[in-house]
Amino acid sequence: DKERDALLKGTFPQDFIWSSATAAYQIEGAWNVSDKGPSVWDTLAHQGRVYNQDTGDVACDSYHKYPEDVALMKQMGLKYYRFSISWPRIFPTGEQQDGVNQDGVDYYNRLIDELIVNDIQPMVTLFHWDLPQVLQDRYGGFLNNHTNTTVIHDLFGDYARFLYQNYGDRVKYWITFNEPWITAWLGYGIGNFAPQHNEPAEGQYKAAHNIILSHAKAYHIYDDEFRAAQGGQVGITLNCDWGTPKTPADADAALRYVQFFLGWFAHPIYKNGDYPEVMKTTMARKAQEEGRTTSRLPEFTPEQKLSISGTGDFFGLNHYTTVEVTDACCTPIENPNYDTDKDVGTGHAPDWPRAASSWLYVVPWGIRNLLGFIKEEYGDPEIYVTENGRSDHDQDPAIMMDMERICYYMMYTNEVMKASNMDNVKVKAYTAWSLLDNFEWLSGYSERFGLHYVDFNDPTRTRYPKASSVFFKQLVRNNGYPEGSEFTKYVENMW
Ligand code: PNW
Repeated sequence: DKERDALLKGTFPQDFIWSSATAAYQIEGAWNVSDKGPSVWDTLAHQGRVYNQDTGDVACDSYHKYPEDVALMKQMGLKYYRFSISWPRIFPTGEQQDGVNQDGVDYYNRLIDELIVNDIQPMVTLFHWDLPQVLQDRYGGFLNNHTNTTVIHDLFGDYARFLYQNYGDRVKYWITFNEPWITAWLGYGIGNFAPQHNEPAEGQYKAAHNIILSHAKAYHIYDDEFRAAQGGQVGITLNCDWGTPKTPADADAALRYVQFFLGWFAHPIYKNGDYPEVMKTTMARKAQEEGRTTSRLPEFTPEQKLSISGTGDFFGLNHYTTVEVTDACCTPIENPNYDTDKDVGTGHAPDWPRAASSWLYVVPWGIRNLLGFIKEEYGDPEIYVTENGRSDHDQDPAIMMDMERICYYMMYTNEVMKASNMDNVKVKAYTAWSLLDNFEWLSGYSERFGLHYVDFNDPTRTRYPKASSVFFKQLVRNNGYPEGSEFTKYVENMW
């Protein structure tokens, strides 16, 4: 382990992309400015379901303060910015035929132009969880009629087309969905995230099915109508915790864990248009045990499989943490759900440090293993790490001198460099989550992921650079850990 965990000296490939990320609901505020429609997250927050009853009504006020955000990135030497567009800010009901909010369209034009003049490439996420509330009410959102081509796929396609039309002259990187795993499982399975649909036996499988088909639709629209003229790329961002076996006997269980997590989406999109074999056989066995005639995991038609397969020009990966997996096969379960379907137990090694977020244990080598898995499993795609980062508690006294975040970035980026330079994984980008402290979903403002501090009691929402932003700037300037540089000596001291 000593050798595996040692600091690697060297630099990333010359064209390596350093970036930072945010999401619309987490930073924009201006929740009801002009004709913006409510999203499912506006609804959830306004019901007081978030920690401390926080809401994204104002958040970082980036709707008004975006030039400051761009200046911070410029200051850090970042050449890319990953942000998301709010669907209900563009189409208040989610449907173009009901009307377009021109002020919302103009806002993203201003942001994109501001980025371009500052030599920062926009990388745009179409959907980072803020579904128009009206689409949830009218059609059940991503639960809409999951077995056929249904209205939600077409509506997402219309939305995608509108964005390509309006911004595609300047935006060359499109991410259809951010972490569909979260939307499916937390939004439509457990139901603690918006839209809070609780159906843990089947909801996540239906929602995921619809999301995959919606993604494919948006991909083909770009391919058929825009690629030739605009020359950009379309992908999806998937999240996955690495699963490491607790004992050698748990090796299959750990693989099954990763297939149910990442493979659920990556296998259809990047491999063959269908769910992983182990998911299909496991779910078929469960159906038998449960006395069902059909599996809870839906099936794609042959035409759908063809249309899904190969719909990623790059592989977007969000990764934060690792879990220790034990085999729990195969006791029949009374109330089956996605967690029990995997037939695994999960835990954490006692020496793994923990961040402020309850689920975030710091295990730097996990990202290298996961990148290697993606290379092997999905035919060596170009991988963009579209999120990675660490949270602090709001009240942490070291909130500005955030040494633990510096260590996290140092060790995780070094593992990414090992994947690139030692394992020949095609990692093209590393994106820090996040540029700013922001609205951390159900935890509100109590967990801070930012390279910059934001005082959420200050009406002007002034941004202050944390120590980690200075570290990150040096990392970007050095493009890694070059032998003999002052920066690398500084890092070696900390290691
Ligand atoms: C990602 N979990 O979400 C998101 O893409 C970001 O919007 C978010 O702020 C960031 O990670 C930090 O949480 C996650 O509960 C949200 O396991 C929740 C979980 C994981 C990722």
